[in-house]
Amino acid sequence: MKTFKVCLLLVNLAIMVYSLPIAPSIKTDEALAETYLKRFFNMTEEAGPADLQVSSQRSRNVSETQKVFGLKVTRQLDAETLKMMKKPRCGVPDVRHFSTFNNLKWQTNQLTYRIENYTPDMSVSDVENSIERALQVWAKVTPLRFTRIYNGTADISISFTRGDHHDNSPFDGPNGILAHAFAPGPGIGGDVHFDEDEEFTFNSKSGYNLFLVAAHEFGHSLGLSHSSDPGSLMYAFYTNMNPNTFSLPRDDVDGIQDIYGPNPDVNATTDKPNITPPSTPDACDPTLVLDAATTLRGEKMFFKGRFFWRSHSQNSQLEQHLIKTFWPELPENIDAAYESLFADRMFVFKGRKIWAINGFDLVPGYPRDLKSFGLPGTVKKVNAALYDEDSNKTLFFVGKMYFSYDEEKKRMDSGFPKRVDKVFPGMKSKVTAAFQVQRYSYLFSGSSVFEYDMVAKRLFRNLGNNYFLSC
Ligand SMILES: [Ca+2]
Ligand SMILES: [Ca+2]
Ligand SMILES: [Ca+2]
Ligand SMILES: [Zn+2]
Ligand SMILES: [Zn+2]
Repeated sequence: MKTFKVCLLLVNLAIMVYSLPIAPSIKTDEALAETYLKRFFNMTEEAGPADLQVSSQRSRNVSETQKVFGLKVTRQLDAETLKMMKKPRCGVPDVRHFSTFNNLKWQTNQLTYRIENYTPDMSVSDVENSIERALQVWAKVTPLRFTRIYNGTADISISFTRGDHHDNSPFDGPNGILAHAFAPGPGIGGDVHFDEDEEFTFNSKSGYNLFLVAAHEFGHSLGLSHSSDPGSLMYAFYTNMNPNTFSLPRDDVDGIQDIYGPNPDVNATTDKPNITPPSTPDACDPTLVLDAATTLRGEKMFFKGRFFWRSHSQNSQLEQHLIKTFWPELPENIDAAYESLFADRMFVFKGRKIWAINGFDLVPGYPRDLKSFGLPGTVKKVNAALYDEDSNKTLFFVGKMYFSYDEEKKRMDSGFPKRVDKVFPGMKSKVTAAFQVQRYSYLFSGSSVFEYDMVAKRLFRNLGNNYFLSC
């Protein structure tokens, strides 16, 4: 009897030990997803007796989540969806419930705000400066004007608080939810709460920039809900960017002007044209000129400005993301990129610098200089890079010439640079992006795409941008 018990205990122990590395993380992910869907998508448990109903309700919520995230809609709780669920974000739900957020607006353009308390993270003047600038982001493009008051009840009451603060939306400790705000209305309407468990900053790369978080929250205070445009301020997720060069994106300007109209004090004809809001590149734009194209572990990647698109196969839907969301260390407006299947690395070029990426991670020791690849000092930048799967060589396009790099020997081939049109007949203009798909080489020049067979040195087809960027 005793022996039996010990055996049983050992078996139990063995199962526990064996399952430890897998089971807890599944459980945590499931629990995370449950909490997330409830909190941000008002997922209800009322679905009824059948398990099927619960799971179809849930997969609807998962696909809703994926739509809002700008991810491919798989209806499954996949690794990418879970990764997004772990990102720092705003606490306002992504799906509007009942009428709480429907078309609410202030009935006056003269609004008051009051800073109820301060965070110990920053100086008083830095907090005030951040709040004031965040409100001006919206005042600049609308008739709305904000006046600070020091006593009494303001339209927009601003406070730092933590944990449960008695508005049915408790904060969650460090990271996760950074802040939340209430839609226009009396009382708590328009108010903004910041999670004091975050480290708020004024002008540093660590922590969360108070100006950026506040500008987003004030968007809610004025009646905006979340946008699925990954370039917009009203995107639910926090992206660190330079607050000094911040300019309200087009999507947000359109959204707020839909509610309140444009700023009557701005004269469109005399005011500087440099206030044009930055817009998110459109895959359907036939004039689009890509910065770079590459494959990455079976996917195609297309870079433009602050963004990239990824696509899994010819027909699948494109995903668009900010470069910084996936690779915070990478620069924007890159020159070139390629994937070395030999090294299982993606290399990204800007100016004289090269970054190497392994999946989501920057390879230690990078960025390096162009000369680490053996490119001469006279080359100031690479216009495009193309990895050839058959030869394990990478071509670097510089003006009308190209260099050839041997991935196996890790050195430049001799006898280069050569003229591009020697291998790619008819290619007279500058190559702006390049990659290989199923052994065909695609050279982008401006908004045109040329399909080549490198071995036969033959041009097959002259294609438009939307051959890859379906929309
Ligand atoms: Ca209020
Ligand atoms: Ca938090
Ligand atoms: Ca804090
Ligand atoms: Zn928000
Ligand atoms: Zn609150």
